[in-house]
Amino acid sequence: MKIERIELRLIQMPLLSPFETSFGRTTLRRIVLVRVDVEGRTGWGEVTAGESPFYSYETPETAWHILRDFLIPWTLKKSWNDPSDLAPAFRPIRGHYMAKAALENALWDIAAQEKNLPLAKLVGGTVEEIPCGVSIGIKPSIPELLETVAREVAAGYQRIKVKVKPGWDVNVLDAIRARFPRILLMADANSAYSLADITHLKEFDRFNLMMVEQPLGWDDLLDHARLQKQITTPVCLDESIHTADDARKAIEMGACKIINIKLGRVGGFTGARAVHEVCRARHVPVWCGGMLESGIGRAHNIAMSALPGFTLPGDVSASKRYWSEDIIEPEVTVSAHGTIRVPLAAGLGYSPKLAQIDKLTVRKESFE
Ligand code: OSB
Ligand code: MG
Repeated sequence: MKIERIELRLIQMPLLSPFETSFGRTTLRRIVLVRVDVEGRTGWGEVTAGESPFYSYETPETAWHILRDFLIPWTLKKSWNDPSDLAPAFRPIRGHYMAKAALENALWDIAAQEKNLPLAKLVGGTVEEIPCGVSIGIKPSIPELLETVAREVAAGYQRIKVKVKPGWDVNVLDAIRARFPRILLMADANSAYSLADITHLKEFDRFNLMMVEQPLGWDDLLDHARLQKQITTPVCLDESIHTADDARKAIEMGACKIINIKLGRVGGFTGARAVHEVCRARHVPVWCGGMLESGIGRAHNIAMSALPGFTLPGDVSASKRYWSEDIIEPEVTVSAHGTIRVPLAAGLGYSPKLAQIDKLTVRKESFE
């Protein structure tokens, strides 16, 4: 494919309610969108970086810089046969996976349109609907959290994940289990603990959690392996896994029993498929993580979740949990039994709403 034009846009979208994790609170999303035009077709990708460098070092501004000054000029210089050729070409740039993913994923959208296939099919998806969970942030009080859990369980979501941190963990899990003894429940610490907290972390074992996500350092494997030996709750890694090699090493070391795959964190569909393969070969279940995406990133997440190794409910949920109005149509909806139907139309399967995107755009730049 010969790329004619690439456009970067920074959009701002207020969340319907603030989302708080152990590393901070988000109220307004600042999202970089990548639009690619090839022979009359348009593909879209989303940079999933947070506003501040707390989940990872990437932000919308670092991604804009890496895209504008490196990835886009490199991409425009050549003609590409397949979107999977981008990842090896981008390898000299260390890290910056979310910047790479946004551009690569836009090309996957175009490739799916060219081949007249749903994106999920093109990347190897095999299922018709995906199981959905929700990620619930830290709330001002336990009663408010319990009300939120009750609402999401009533909506049909198959699994509840709650964010934890020191001071908002065992007390919170106790209260949830008292009211909801049987729901599928897990906790995500976003690196809020260290091995010094081992006695405290062992208390998590009494809540029958599906897993505890990224309890220790954001770049650690070894301490997670030490922790996993001493607790019965499966450890799931999120922040620590960027490549198929990271996944292989983590599994070989016993650092985790489950992996959360985020398209942005692993550099796009090529990286995600490689991590998925490593996990599948070793019978390690994976699920799709979320980064409070707009409809565009959400649509990519749905396509990835159709791969056969995604056997656990992911953090992919309905547009209306985040936005008063999403930037795609139709919006992402979830059935009463907590599933999303994988779209059958060619490409993303959702149409970007150009007027709405224009309204939210605060900066744009194009490259030919
Ligand atoms: O660790 O999974 C995470 C949101 C922002 C940054 C990191 C994480 C999250 C979530 C939200 O848990 C998932 C979502 O609803 O998109
Ligand atoms: Mg996480």
